[in-house]
Amino acid sequence: VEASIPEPQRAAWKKFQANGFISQEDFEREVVRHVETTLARSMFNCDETAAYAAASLAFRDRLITEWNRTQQRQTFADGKRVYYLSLEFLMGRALDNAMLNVGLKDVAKNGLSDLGFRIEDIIDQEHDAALGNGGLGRLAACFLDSLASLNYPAWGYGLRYRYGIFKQEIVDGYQVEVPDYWLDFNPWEFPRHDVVVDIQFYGNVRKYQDEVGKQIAVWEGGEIVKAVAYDVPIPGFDTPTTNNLRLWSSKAASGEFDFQKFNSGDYESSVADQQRAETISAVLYPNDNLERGKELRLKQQYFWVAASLYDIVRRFKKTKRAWAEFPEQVAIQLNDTHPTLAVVELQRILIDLEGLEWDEAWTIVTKTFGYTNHTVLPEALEKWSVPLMQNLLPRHLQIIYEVNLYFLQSVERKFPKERELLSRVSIIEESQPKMVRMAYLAIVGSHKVNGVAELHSDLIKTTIFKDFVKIFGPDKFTNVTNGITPRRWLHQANPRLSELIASKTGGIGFLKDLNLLNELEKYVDDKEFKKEWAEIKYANKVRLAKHIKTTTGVTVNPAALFDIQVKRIHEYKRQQMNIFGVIHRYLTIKAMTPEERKKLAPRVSIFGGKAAPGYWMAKTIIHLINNVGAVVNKDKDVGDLLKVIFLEDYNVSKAEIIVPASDVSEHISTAGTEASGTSNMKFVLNGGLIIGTCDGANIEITREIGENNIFLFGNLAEDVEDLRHAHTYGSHTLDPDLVKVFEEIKKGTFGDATAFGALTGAIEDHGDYYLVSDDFHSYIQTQALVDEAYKNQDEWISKTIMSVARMGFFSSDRCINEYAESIWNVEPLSPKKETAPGLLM
Ligand code: GL9
Repeated sequence: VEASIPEPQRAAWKKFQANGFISQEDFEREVVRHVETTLARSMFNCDETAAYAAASLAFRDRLITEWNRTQQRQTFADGKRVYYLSLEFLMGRALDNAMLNVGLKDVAKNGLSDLGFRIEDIIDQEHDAALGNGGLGRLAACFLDSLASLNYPAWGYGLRYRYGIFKQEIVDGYQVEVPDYWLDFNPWEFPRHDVVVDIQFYGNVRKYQDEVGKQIAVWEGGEIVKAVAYDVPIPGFDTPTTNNLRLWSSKAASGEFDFQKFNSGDYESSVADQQRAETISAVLYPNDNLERGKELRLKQQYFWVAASLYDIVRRFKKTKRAWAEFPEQVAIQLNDTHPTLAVVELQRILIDLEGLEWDEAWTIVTKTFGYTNHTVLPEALEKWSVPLMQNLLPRHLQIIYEVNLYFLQSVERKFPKERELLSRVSIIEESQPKMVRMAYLAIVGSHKVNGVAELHSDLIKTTIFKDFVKIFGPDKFTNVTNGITPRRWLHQANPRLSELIASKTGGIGFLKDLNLLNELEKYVDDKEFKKEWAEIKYANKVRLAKHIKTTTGVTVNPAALFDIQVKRIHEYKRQQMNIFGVIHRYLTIKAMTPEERKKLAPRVSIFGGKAAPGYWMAKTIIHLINNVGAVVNKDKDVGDLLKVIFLEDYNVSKAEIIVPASDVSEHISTAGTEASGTSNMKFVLNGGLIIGTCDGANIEITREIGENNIFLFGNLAEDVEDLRHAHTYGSHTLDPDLVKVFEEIKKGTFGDATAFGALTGAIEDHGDYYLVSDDFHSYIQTQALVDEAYKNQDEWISKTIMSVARMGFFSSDRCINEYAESIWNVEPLSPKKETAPGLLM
């Protein structure tokens, strides 16, 4: 349907086009207008929630104006777009980010103050958009920020979960999960009730030959669910480019409920149908690095992938180009294997709906997709049971079998004598039941596969995907080391540090070209600069100390060394090693004379992170940390020398308070298990040092900042296999210091010891898979080096300045430019060009 306004009437449109406020006066007018009309309240009835709502709506109006222009510009330019498919977008809060990215935070601050509010309190009203579990989802959010800031024509596609990651409460030391219903009031999304896609499930496939003898497949029957689009504007930093994140929400196809059933008295079942449809986008699966193969999860994946591809294909078809040009207009990145069905769905659209030949279609498909792998942990690699897929997506399973057939035939031609190879690389695992190996499907269906840090990218080539390197050649596999957006993780989270850096590097340019941080190297020995630097760190620690006091009731000394480990709780990340180290420190302090104690640097050990609800061992780790805190924090012998804190409900907005306040943070995964890690980058960028293993991006951080500025310890990835083998088949003697820690736990010092039997048992009796005992000695020694180094504050500060100065590489801007060049082949689109009138998306 042509919905474009005719030429003669366009002048009126132009005249009345919304432009968004620039001045403080206009901002205040907008806020008051939203309070009085949109919210139907008044100055006698305007609390902080209402003020937050009105300020957000004022900014939303501004964003959407630029959003419209950006979409028009991109459509008119008719170039290639990037589509980032991710089941998770861990966005955090939007208001502060929007204010900073459009450069109007000061205007808003003064305007709000004039209207009777403190901007910090208003920002604090916002509920995090927590549509992700951890690093993978936050990476997607950083990528959106960089894509917009660098003016790339790019869309994110995800699911609009009604419930994000659960809220964590700590009750008697245990994690309790509370639902995160975040949509009560969300000013940042635009429902697009006109963008609705029918999504089919179940049914069966009818095959026949048409008049010219061509095989036709028709997917019939089953059920239909509607996908409704919700758009979230993504403002770039210091550019008008405002990209789109499109999130799909599921709705029953029949509307509210089935009236026939309703009228015939079957009220319950008519409502049940509706609820079943809405369940698809109801909740984010709360697992980190674990896949459980639940049917609803597969439904989520197909629902989201099918809606997104329909949208992408619709947009392409409007250009009236030949299908062969699809990969020149569209690059789709698969964020992990979660969207891998997109490969199959595009092939299905091309052959079943658009009538292309198989080979022609498959060439288009493989040129379109890129696949990013985010983990080598075997329990995280997705596999779907064939019977499950047969039932839910019968046509897709047929296509997968066909893809596999052609793939295996090509392998056989290339390696005729290697029968074993065929079964190893088959997309179908010949197990009971048979399983579809999604990573293999993603590799076969993409033109590039990347890991997320150098070590990780090497590991996937030599371990889990080794056979595929042999089959496709090494060039298909590449590395793009992760990055973080300096806008949120420096400028927003640490405004004072950002300001100080700006004052020495010639303005805020470093936020767009992070390598400009290099300038700071000149100041590593500058007394005045170091004093300011240290003051900012101290102020950030005071802020965190206040947060700790209000949330836990524990008083901590901001002058103590803040040692922080915040991330999802997982055995491979080894929070258990950290807490065992804390217990070791506690025992050491208890055994000291008062004189010895005076020489020790006071320390606050801070933990935070969620355990997957079904991950019992992770929950036990949380329990132990809390119990240790309960004992240590009230021990008069210890006082300020050691405090142990577990921060409830770690999320993005809390990270913005926690990250700038670290002296040391811990990134201590068993070597070879953490694909990259990204909080390591955030902490260093904020003037903290890190203690870490030779794993993930820690290795590249060391290369950049220098090995004198990082505390590395532990066994190397290359030795892990042998050590594990020795645990199982040799004699396994535990580290003596660790044994003492276990004895203390078993004595009941930290509460009923039976509660922690599984934790100690995993190490003593079950092979210590994560090498806690092997690394414990080196960990304790390195922590002692940290204590020593911290005593020399002058040198410590220089180290942190030097480190920040060398962190330019870890901007997600660098990372996105690498994807654009080596995987997507897309160019930025300058916003300066005049927009063609009247063009609609
Ligand atoms: C992860 C890796 O474990 C991290 O090391 C990596 O930094 C991120 C981003 O590439 O991806 N893979 C993964 O499954 N998660 C990661 O964080 N898990 C979650 O985010 C739930």
